[in-house]
Amino acid sequence: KMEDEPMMFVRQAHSGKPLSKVTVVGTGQVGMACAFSLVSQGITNEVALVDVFKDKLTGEVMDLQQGAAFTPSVKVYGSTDYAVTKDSKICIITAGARQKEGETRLQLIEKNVQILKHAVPELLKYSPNAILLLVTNPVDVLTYCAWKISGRPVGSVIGTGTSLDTGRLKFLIAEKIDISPKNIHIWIIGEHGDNSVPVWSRLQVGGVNIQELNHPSGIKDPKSLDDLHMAVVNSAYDIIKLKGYTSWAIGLNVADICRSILHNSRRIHALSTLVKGFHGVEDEVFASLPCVLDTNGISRVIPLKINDDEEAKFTKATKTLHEVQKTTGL
Ligand code: 6V0
Repeated sequence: KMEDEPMMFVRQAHSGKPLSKVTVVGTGQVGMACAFSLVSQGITNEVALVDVFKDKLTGEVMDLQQGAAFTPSVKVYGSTDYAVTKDSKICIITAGARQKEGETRLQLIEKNVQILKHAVPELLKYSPNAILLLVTNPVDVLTYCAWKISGRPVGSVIGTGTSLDTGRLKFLIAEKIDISPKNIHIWIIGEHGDNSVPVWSRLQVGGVNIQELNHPSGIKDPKSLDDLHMAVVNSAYDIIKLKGYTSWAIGLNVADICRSILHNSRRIHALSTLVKGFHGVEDEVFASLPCVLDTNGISRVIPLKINDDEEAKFTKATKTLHEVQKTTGL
C-alpha cells in the first residue's frame, strides 16, 4: 500500500550548512558572463543578480532561468532591490562603466567609485560577512576603495587583479609550445592591465625552468617573451576593438575564483590585495600577488621570489596606483 512505502524524497533539514549563495551586481556583459559560468558549471546553487536597469535585469534573469532544464540545479533570481542578495557568501561587483575604444582603465575611476559608495553598504547590510570580489575597472583602485568603504578585514575584499592577465599569458604560452595552460606556471603581478609585470624568472613548464626549455618555437628568447606580454597587455584593447567588450575569459576566471572560495580549496590565484610590506612597498596600496584562497577569502600572500628588474617594475606600478588611490579621497 502507498502509505507503507518508504519516503523516497526526504528533504534534508537545513542544519547550518555553510552559505554558498553568490550575488552578481551589474548584469552587463561581464556580470552575465560571470553568472553564466557559475550556473553552467554548478559552482553554486543560488545566484542573485542586481542592476539598476530593470528591463535588462529582468530579461537576463528570465533568459538564464529558462536554461534550468539543461544545467546543474541552480536557483537564479534578481531585483533592483539589494534585499534579494540576503545571506550571500560572495558578492561580485561588475557594475559600472567600461572602457570605450582607446580609453584606459584608470579613466573610469570617478563614475565607478560613486557606484561602490552605494553598492558596498547595501550588500553588507544584507550579508555582513560576505566576501566582496571586485571586477569593475580600474580593479586595483576600486578594490582598495571597496575595502575602505566596507571596513571589512583585508582578506575578504578581493580584486580579480592580474588573474585574468595571468590566464591570458598561460593560454598564449600554451598555444606556442602545445602544452596545456594548466601545466604552465607563471605569474603576472602588479597592476591589472597596462603596467602589469610578468615574472619571467619563475616561468616553468611542467616543472622545467624556462632557461632549460629547448623548444623549437624559441619561446625563451627575451623578444619572444616580450611579445607575449605585449599581447596580454593589448588583449582588452584588441577585443574591445573587435567586439566592443570583453566577457568570456573574465566570466570563467571569476567562476574559478568563486570555486576556490566555496570549496575552501587553498588554491593560489594572482589577486589584488593589500601589498604593503611585500617587495619593499611601504604604501597602503592594492595590487596583485599570488594569494591563497580559502573559505574566508585571501588567507595568505605568497612571498614570491622575483629578480631586481621585476621588483623595480612592481614597485613602480604600486607607486602609480597609490597616486590614483589618493585622488579618490578614501
Ligand atoms: P556593461 O555591459 O556596460 O555593464 C555594466 C552594468 O552595470 C550595466 O548593466 C549597468 O546597468 C550596471 N550598473 C551601472 N550602474 C549601476 C549601479 N549603480 N548599480 C548596479 N548596476 C549598475 O559593462 P561590462 O559588463 O562590459 O563591464 C563591467 C566592468 O567590468 C567594467 O568596469 C569593465 O572595465 C570591467 N572589466 C573588468 C575586467 C577585469 O579583469 N577586472 C575584465 C573585463 C571588464
